Amino acid sequence: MYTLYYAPSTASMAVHWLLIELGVPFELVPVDIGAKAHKSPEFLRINPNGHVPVLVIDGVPYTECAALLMLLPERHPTANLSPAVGTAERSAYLQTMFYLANTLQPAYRSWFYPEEAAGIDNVDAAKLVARAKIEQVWTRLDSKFEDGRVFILGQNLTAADFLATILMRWSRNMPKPATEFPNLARYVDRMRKLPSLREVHARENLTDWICG
Ligand SMILES: N[C@@H](CCC(=O)N[C@@H](CS)C(=O)NCC(=O)O)C(=O)O
Repeated sequence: MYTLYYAPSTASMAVHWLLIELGVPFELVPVDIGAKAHKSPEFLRINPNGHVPVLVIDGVPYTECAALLMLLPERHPTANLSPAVGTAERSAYLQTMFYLANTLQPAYRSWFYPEEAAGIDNVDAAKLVARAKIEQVWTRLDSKFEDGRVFILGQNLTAADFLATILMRWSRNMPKPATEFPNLARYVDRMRKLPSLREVHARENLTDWICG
C-alpha cells in the first residue's frame, strides 16, 4: 500500500498521476501548503526538506519527485513505463530524468519562489533568469521531436513523460508556455488524451490546462 502526501498541482501531481496510471491501491494525505503544513514538526519528521511529494512505501517515507517516478515503474514492471536495464533507451531515460530534475525543477523553484533564489530585493532578476532557463529547455525538447517521436524518449510512454508533462503544465501561466513550442504543443495534446491525466486533474479538482 502506498500513501502519497500531496498538494494539488505541485510536483506531487506527477506521482499521483503515475499511481493512477499504474492502477495500484494508494491513499492520499493532503498537505495544506498555504497553511504551511509542510513546515510543521509532524511533516518535517517524514520529510525534513519540507516539500511535497512524500510517498510512504511499506511504512517508509521516500522523497524527490523524479526518484519516486522512477521507483514506481520498477516496482510494477508489467506497466512497461521504465526501459529495461542495459538498453540504449534506458540510458536516454536516465539522462532525461536527471536533465529534467536538474534543470527545470530548480529553475521553476526560482520562478515560483524568486526570493529564495536571490533575496527579496532581486525577485525580478531571479525570475528573468529562471524564465530564460525554462524556455531554453523547451527549445531543446521541442527540437527532439523533429525526428517524429511520439513520446519524450521515442515511441514508448515512460515515467519521463509524467515528469515532462507536469513540468510543461507548470508553464501555463508563464509569458511563453511550453505549448507555444509547436512540437511540444502536439506532444501535450497527445498526453492530454491519456485518461489518467484527466483523472488526476479531476481528483485534484483542477480544471485549467487539461482542455488546452
Ligand atoms: N526536489 C524536490 C522539490 C519538491 C518541491 O519543490 N516541492 C514544492 C511543490 S512543487 C513544495 O513543496 N513547495 C513548498 C515549499 O517549498 O515551501 C522534489 O523533486 O520532490
